[in-house]
Amino acid sequence: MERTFIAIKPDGVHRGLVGTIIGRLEAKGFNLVAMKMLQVSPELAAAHYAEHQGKPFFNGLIQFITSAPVVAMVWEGPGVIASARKVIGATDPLKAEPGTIRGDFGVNLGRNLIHGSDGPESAQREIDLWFKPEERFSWDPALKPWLIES
Ligand code: D4T
Repeated sequence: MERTFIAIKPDGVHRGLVGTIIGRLEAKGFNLVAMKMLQVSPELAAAHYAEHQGKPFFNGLIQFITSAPVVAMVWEGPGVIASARKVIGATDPLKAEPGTIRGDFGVNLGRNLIHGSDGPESAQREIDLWFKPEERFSWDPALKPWLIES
């Protein structure tokens, strides 16, 4: 079963959207298999956003993601990596469709509320970066037969 890394960024925490965001992913039918709140260190931030090193927005991004706690999670489900990106919406909230998290709750690229892995390799890299193996759980929701045809 596929897994993806999702983080509610400092703006989502400050704006009281943690429950709403988690609720959308739960309601979709995905399974929460790891979760913690943490203050991101500059080192973790730089490792997470390594692909953006050197870009004009990099320093602001690191400053922002380390400015207040984030809620880091791993979600599991069929096709969860691509599907969670759809639930999240386009990177720029002004371009994100209504009905998506960014489309419904955001107005600015630098305050886009949530991160979701963009492919299988980044999902594995990010899950390993943010969560120790013992912080991840494998469990079958009681509703599984009503979510997934066997
Ligand atoms: P994340 O990684 O946060 O889920 O966002 P995306 O995968 O949707 O988008 P991204 O990696 O291209 O950008 C990472 C992060 O940087 C912010 N950003 C991005 C920014 O502040 N200014 C910019 O010009 C861009 C491209 C927003 C998301």
